[in-house]
Order: sequence, then structure tokens, then C-alpha cells
Amino acid sequence: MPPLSFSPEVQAAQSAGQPIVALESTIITHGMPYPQNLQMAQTVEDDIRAAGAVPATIAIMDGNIHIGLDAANLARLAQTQDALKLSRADLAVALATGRVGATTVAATMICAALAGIEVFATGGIGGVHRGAEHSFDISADLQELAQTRVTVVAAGAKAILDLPKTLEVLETLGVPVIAYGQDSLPAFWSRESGLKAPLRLDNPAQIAASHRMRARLGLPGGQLVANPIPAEAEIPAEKLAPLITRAIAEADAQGIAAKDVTPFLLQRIYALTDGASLVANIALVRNNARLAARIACALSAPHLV
Ligand code: PSU
Ligand code: MN
Repeated sequence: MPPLSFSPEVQAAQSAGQPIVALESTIITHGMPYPQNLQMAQTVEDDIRAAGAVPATIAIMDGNIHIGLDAANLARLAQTQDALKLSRADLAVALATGRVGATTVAATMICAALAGIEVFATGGIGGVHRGAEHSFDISADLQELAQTRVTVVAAGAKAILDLPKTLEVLETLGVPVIAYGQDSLPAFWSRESGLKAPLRLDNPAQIAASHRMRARLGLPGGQLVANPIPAEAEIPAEKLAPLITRAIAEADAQGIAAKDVTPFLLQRIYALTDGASLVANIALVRNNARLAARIACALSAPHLV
């Protein structure tokens, strides 16, 4: 049996058959500075409750996979300086050794599936990094989407990545990439990437029905729902492009590699935009949480079962 530890709120929701939305924790420990990370985590949970679902923030502590964090655990995680960033490869070691660890998209999908949660909201998934033809840096999030049956709501893949290559890999892996309410793939801080999305859906019920249909077909893996950041919160792609190029050059010059690349780039872009990227990041996560809650509600509608 996996070492799952449910918060009272999530346990009650499961017993009552209420819709639940999983949330990741690497965005808290490695994606945003304290105390904005804690505020963001609390606000996003409240957004999900306001939309009629129950939030389940997932993290590793004391040898357990926590499905839902109470206020004290959330505050503890947000302030843990040396929390591990856990992907599929790292989960078992962190649990076996009792470390405090935050789950990436890949690890959160694994834990959500173990807990019977089908929908998960995040900011942006990891993907194929620019220069991956030399570095081989391709996020384990992509492979996870291909094998674990959780619908992931994100604002696309992070714009620091090579988005065309990320789309190609997702296509190869058989992952449905569904733009929500527009034809093009959103680009995290910006609504437009200039790339056409492979699929488009316009309401939560369609997304829920597709999730169920994949299970009926016996297809493993999840769906990526690419939800554009609200127009009033976006930073136009043209404005960000030179800053992203500069941050990547700095990462290369400093020899930043592997797990450290994404946190380094997010932190540099935060500094280079005077904090504007963080404001946009919080807005897009909240927007994704609200859509994920509506999908979770649609999934628990009786006619879909
Ligand atoms: N979304 C955000 N900020 C983040 C992340 C997502 O808005 O920091 C995290 C997720 O946990 C994702 C990880 O899985 O970034 C990607 O890391 P990597 O590129 O090393 O796979
Ligand atoms: Mn990587």
C-alpha cells in the first residue's frame, strides 16, 4: 500500500463523493519566493473551494505522501529552504528517507492517481528545453502525461522552453494537447505562442467527457488542457522574448543544469521583469485552478459515470 496521508478536508470530500482538484507543490518551493508562494497556495485553494470543489495540495513529508495540506503543513512547506524537487525518479527515495519534498507535475500526477484524483491544476508543465539537442533536457512531465491518467490544466508549457519541440514530443507520446477556448497554444505568461494547438475544446463538460472516453478506450495517460492566461494579466510574448533569451544565456554561462534549470530561469525572469512575471504567474495559476474545479465538477456529474 502506498503511504498516503489524507487531510481531514480531502478525506471528507472523498467519502462524500465531492469533486477534488490536485495541486502541486514545486511551484510553492521552487517556483515563487516566500511569502508570495504561501499566499498564492492559499488563494488558489480558496478559488477551488469557491468553484464548488475541494483542493488537495500534494507534498512529501515525514515519509508520507500528503494529499491535502493543513494550514500548518502548507506554511511549513512554503518556508522549507532545502525542500527537494521531486519528479518520478525521486519520489521513493524521498519517502524512504523521510525528507521534505515538493512534487513536480510528474510526481503530482503519480500521487493524484494513487489517491484517485483525476484533475490537477498547475502553472505550466515542463517540456523540451531550448538546446535540448545538445543537453538532452526534456522534462519528465511529458512522459508522465503519456502514462498516468490525470487531466492536467496548465497555461501551456512554460515560455522558457522550445515550444515547437515540446508539441512534437507530446504528439509522439500520444498526449492530447487541448487548447481551451482558442485555436492557438498559449505560452504561459502570454496568451499566444504563434503555434496552432493540436486540439481545441470550449467547455469543461467536453474535457470531462474526453477524459472518460480515454479510459473507456483503455488508453493510458492524461490530457493536457492549455488554458490561456486572462487577457488583463498577460505579458505580451514580444516583451518577454529578449528577457528569456538573456536568462537562458546566463544559465548556460553559469553551468546551470538538470533540475536547477527551470527554477533558475523563473527566478531570473522575475528579476528581469521587476516582479511582473510573478504577478502574471499567480493570475494564470488561479485561472487554471478555476477551470480545473469546473472539470472536476463535470467529471462527478452522474451521466458521465
Ligand atoms: N508551473 C509554475 N511554476 C513552476 C512549475 C510549474 O508556474 O515552478 C514547476 C512544475 O512542478 C513543473 C516543473 O513540473 O516546474 C518543471 O520542472 P522541470 O523543467 O525541471 O521538469
Ligand atoms: Mn529538466
